[in-house]
Amino acid sequence: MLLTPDQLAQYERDGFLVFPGLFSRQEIAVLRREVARLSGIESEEVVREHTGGVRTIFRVHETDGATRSAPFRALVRTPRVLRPVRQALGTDEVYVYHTKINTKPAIEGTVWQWHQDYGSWMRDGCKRPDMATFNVMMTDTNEMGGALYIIPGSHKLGRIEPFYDESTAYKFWAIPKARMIEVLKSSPPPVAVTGEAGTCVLFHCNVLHASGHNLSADDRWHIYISCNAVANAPRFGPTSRPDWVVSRNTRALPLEDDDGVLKAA
Ligand SMILES: O=C(O)CCC(=O)C(=O)O
Repeated sequence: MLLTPDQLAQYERDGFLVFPGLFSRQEIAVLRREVARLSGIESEEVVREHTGGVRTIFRVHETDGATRSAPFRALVRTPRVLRPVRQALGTDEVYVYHTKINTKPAIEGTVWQWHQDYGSWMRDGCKRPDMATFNVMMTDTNEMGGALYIIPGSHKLGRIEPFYDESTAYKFWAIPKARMIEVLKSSPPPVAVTGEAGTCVLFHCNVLHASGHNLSADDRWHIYISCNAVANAPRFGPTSRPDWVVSRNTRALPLEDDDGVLKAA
């Protein structure tokens, strides 16, 4: 899949693009079986909610490590994912910065506070915001189930100084409350990205996004494939975050089969 000039202009303007039904029911069924399997693994790549349910499963795209998965490895290399990411980053030399499956379990899946991904990635040593994330929904997603909200055009605000939010099970850099209220009052209304399983969203690393508690009866399973330009890879040292959140494999990702997920089943 290649983005049209209109889609590229929309990405530039809004900081995100939605692709309804990009992956088929059969492909999603393969990925869902993998999420169920990976959820049973106990390792540092699997972060749990304070209540015990799985919040996030990191590093599912490699061939080694506790959370390796052949279908997810294939997913990140499909032209449907990789081509638009390359276009958004303006280079074919792109690698996976990290993958994470946010499972947001029914009733107990909690908030992701307003943030810009680059607020964390700049601190990892990525010099430029040449980064983007491709989200694949593996369950139908509605607002009550904790949909992702995005503020259109907010990537143009540049980087907003974050604070280290320790209130959720996965600690990260979020936008301070007072600044976030100012932004919300002066921006277009946030868009709730809802859709059927197989729907995808590509978003810029400086776009403001968040999601709420899952109050529904169904888990909300999303994978976030975050990508970086090879030329923007950070230097690694003793204080670098672990490989499962800041990948040490910075080799450019090759395009593989578009039906790779089904073949890896
Ligand atoms: O899963 C979600 O709802 C939000 C995830 C998110 O914002 C992120 O991974 O940056």
